[in-house]
Amino acid sequence: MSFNEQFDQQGAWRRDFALRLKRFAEWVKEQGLLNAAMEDRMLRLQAQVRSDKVMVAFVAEFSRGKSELINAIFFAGYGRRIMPASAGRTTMCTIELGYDPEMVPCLRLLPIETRMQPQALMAWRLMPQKWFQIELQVDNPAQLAEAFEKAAEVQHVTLEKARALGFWNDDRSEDHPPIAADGRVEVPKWRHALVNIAHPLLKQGLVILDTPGLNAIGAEPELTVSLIPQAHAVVFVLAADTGVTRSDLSIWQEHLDNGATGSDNRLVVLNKIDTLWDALSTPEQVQAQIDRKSARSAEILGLQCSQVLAVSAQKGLVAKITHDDVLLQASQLPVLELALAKSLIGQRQNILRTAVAASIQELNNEAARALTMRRRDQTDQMLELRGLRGKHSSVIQRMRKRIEHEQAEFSGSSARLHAIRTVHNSLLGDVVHLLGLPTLRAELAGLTAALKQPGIKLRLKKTYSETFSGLRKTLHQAQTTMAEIQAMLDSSFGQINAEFGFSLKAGRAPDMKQSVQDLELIERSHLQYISLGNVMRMAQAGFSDRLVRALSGRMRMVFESALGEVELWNQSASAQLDAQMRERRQSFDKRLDAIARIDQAALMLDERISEINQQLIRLRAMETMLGDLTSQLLNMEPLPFALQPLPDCAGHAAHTPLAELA
Ligand SMILES: Nc1nc2c(ncn2[C@@H]2O[C@H](COP(=O)(O)OP(=O)(O)OP(=O)(O)O)[C@@H](O)[C@H]2O)c(=O)[nH]1
Ligand SMILES: [Mg+2]
Repeated sequence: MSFNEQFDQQGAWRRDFALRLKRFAEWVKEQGLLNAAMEDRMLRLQAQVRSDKVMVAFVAEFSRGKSELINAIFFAGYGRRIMPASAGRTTMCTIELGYDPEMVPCLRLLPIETRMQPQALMAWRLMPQKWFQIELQVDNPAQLAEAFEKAAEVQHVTLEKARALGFWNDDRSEDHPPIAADGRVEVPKWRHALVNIAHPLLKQGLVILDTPGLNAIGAEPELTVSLIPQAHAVVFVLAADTGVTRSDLSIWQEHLDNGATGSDNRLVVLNKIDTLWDALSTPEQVQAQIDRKSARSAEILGLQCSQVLAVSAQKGLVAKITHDDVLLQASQLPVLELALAKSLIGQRQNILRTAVAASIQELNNEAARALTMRRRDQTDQMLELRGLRGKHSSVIQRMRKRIEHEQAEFSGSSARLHAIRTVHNSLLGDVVHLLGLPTLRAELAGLTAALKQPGIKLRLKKTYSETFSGLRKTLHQAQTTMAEIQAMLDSSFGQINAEFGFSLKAGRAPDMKQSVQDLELIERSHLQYISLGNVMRMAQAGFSDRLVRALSGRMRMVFESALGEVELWNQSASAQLDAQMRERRQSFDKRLDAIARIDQAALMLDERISEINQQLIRLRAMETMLGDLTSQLLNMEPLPFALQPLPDCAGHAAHTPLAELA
């Protein structure tokens, strides 16, 4: 499997990761768990995952074959050499190859003169107008290669300018660039080159950094301070034909051996092993020599021999272009590709899984907090409602029981009330009877008869007086009975009031005194007719009749009036009782009604509680889901091959278990 294929596989892993993140983000948003700050963070995280870059930097002394390696590993598909690679100094400025879909395919070059200005490279990146831009035809390798030649452009400047540009340091004469015959110094024309092409690997976020030799590295602090330390993998290239020279070692020691780039992301390549190929030696002898060179290089650099990978970039490139598998195996390029893929992909997975993990964990925590708050809210509400329900139901039950009990008591006591009424009515009947017309008629019967008897009315006066006396007695009797009624009502009402909380009060019984007075008045006023002097007139039948009618009429009025008062008094008492009874019955109905309504409310309470229960179940499910989505992100399995150990020390490299990878 080539680097491209492996990186592609990793692309699928990354897309899966991005998909999981998208699911997580969408779900969290759907559930309303994202606040504005979290949403912002989520968007940035997604952008970071989408646009995450993984950078591989090729660092070495000039002419070790960095550019050729890049051609062989990444760009063999173009069928030709794309990055300029030739004897001597070729790459004059750092070339950064990447892909930004926002931009047209192009090569942008930053003039070297920008070095004399204070802005850092980062700042220049934000000033596109300062860059010289060449559009690229991605499907035209010749045009690409021609454009890339620009990165090799040089210019000749005065010594002063070379010094000002940082290419001339009197203390490091060994690093001095060549001087032309006219005394002018050869310096790079460009400071930095940015290539934007939709190459499959670059589209997946790979950034390739091709650097110039030592001199330029030393002169461009951005490279050593920023770019190389940022790279996820650094390929340090040695050449088999030169071995580890002093300048190779100084680059290694100054820029790669200080741990600044991390210890796991360095790959040391012993390039140009084809220069050791010798038709007169057996393959084993050749391999032994390569192994010796690798071991020696490792020793000088202070590495394990397995950390130095021997390859031939040039033969690898040729093999790929000509589809020569034997040559490709011989170039040992696939071993390097595997190691590079492992390193880069491992780095990238680490970035996604650990760097991003912190953000995801925080987002998860936020979302979980929001869920916990919701759950607490719901739980509180439910506890409250439950408490209310408990209270309600007991209160309702007690109230209903009490009302029903009262109602039962009330209706149970209706017999007693009826008895009171009966007694009342019976006594009242007595009074009504005493004051009624029949009684009066009967009372007046004797007198009427006496008056109607023809001739001289004997004993009339006595009869008259006895009649009035009888009537007074009747009135007294009525008064007495009414006093009985009053006493009975007072005591009954008192009991009822105490028992049912009524406010019954029997009115005062009518006073018969007035009637008695009226009666006396009548008696006196008619007494003169009964006198002896009126005997003759009294003897006249017509007169006696008129007197009887007048007397009985007046007396009827007195008695009727008394009876009226009694009836009013009675009505007042009965009406009071009736009214309070009715009110009480209505009150029972109302209260039971209210209880029924509260009951219904309690039903709604139950509904609400079960709603909240459902909500709580949903919240628990949401919490589980959140946990699942988060762990799907955090515990995503790394690509299996990334876990495989590096191939053993040189010697085994040639037989790298390619089959294992397939
Ligand atoms: N024989 C042989 N020559 C190689 C190999 N790789 C590169 N070269 C040659 O070495 C010379 C330098 O190669 P480059 O790729 O330009 O080297 P570089 O490290 O990029 O050098 P600068 O760009 O100058 O820093 C070129 O002529 C390449 O053809 C290889 O594996 N075998
Ligand atoms: Mg080069």
